[in-house]
Amino acid sequence: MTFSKDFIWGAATASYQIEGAAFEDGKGLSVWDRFSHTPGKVFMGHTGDVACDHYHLMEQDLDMIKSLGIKNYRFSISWPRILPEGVGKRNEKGIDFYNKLIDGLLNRGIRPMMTLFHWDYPLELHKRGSWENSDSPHWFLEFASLCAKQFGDRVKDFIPLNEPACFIGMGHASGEHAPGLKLPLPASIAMGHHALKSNGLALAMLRQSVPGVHLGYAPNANPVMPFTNTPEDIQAARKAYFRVSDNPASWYWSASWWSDPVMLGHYPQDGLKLYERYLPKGWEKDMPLIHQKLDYYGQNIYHGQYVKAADNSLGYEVVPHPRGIGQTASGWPITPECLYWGPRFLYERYKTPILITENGLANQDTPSLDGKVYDPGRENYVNRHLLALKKAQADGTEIAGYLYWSLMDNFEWAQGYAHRFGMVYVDYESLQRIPKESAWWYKRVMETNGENL
Ligand code: IFM
Repeated sequence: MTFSKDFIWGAATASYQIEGAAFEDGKGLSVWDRFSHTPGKVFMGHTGDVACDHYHLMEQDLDMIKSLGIKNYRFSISWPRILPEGVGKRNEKGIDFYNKLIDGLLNRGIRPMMTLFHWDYPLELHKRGSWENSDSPHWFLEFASLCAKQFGDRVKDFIPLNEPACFIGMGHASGEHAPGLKLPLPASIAMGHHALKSNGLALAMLRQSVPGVHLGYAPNANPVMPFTNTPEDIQAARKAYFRVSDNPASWYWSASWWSDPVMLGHYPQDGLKLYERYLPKGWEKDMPLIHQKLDYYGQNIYHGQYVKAADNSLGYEVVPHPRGIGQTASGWPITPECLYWGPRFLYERYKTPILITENGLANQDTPSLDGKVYDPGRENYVNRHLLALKKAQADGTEIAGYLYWSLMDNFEWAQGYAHRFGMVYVDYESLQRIPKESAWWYKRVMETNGENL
């Protein structure tokens, strides 16, 4: 068995990580513009001011995407680039930029897949209380409606939110990401609910106003994998994967908290027991809106954790990774089976085709003397993860597609430019792009629909 005929092969990026032009052509500021300029927040004081300068090098990037055989390109919209204050007055130059990008993709036979929000929240709305404000879902709807109106005649794939666990949790609870807040539990839980409501409003509007639309979601949570294939360990892993964390400092790393409401129409029971009292008043009446039908259910998956069944109150225990396990440059363990068990458990629970909206590895890539960039580690990582995904498909999990993160090296948030996730090397001084050897290998994988794996 192989991947389906209409398998979505491609690569992904996000606006603040690649665009640059942070202060140009009428763009408003985002929380990341301010955070990255706050001393001590980002590795070596790096900022996204220029990033890959994709804003100016877009045409050349489009040619590159085409030459790499990428047929599906997931990118995000910088909200303050098209609505500088988040709502109200629109910025035509920002809208033009995305129109050119979309037309450039379509002219080259590449399907645009639009993420509406990948973390660069308008600073002006942040000052008005951001996701904590009960008006925030309506601000998001205004932004989403503008995207539907301006781009929905040509873009048919929309993913309103990327990784709410990160932009709510890391942005507003642990403070590692912009806007760098460490808010108490009631505030961050309420924010999460408003983010889910925003997602629901946007999905409902897009379904109604964009003919032929395909809708998705891109949350993240590291899969939990069974240490052995016994039914007991498999059940233990399933249970651990969907358990809501009772640690108030890390509640947001819970797969089911962010997905059950969207996919099943309710918060997970164990989560409600712990956190219901912090949800905003009247939250129950938002649930039918939050619950929306998706055409593919996305997950960003990079690595997982093994557990085995145990005779304790949880019913499982964590199995430490083997000594010497391979790690990426960002220190993440390499666990290819996460693309088997993650999709399998998610499909069982949500019964919607799984789209891997991100998967990839950070490496310390450098050009060799011959000018090429050899990254066999990336090839090996992707190969092994795709084999696991293929096995999941063979065992009955419906897989819609796979998008490599990332098309090109870029600004890796609080790690600045320290980690290179791209299949294309970017020299941040000259802005030269060099497709790495993995990009040519991946081209062959896509051409053969994974037959050569
Ligand atoms: O770079 C990020 C991306 O923005 C969101 N998902 C994880 C990637 C790697 O950390």
